[in-house]
Amino acid sequence: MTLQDQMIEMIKVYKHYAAADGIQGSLSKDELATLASEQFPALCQNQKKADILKGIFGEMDMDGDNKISFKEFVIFIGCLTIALQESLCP
Ligand SMILES: [Ca+2]
Repeated sequence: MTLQDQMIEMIKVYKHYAAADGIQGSLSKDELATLASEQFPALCQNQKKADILKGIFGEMDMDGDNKISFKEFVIFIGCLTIALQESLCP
């Protein structure tokens, strides 16, 4: 799988979860919670998951409109990827 394929996959993942409430193009808090539980299962086994998700949503929602745009999603995934790289290859 090429990096371009993985980027297309990321776009598909965003669109899939963003469309769950019938409003495409943004992730609500509930949609983000579903995405997190299905795509980041280890995080969601944490007992403080609700607090963690609330904090993550606040960090992701950079313009404060209470929804996550694709741009906000991609920036956050980029930050997560940096954190993952640092944890795997310190
Ligand atoms: Ca936003």
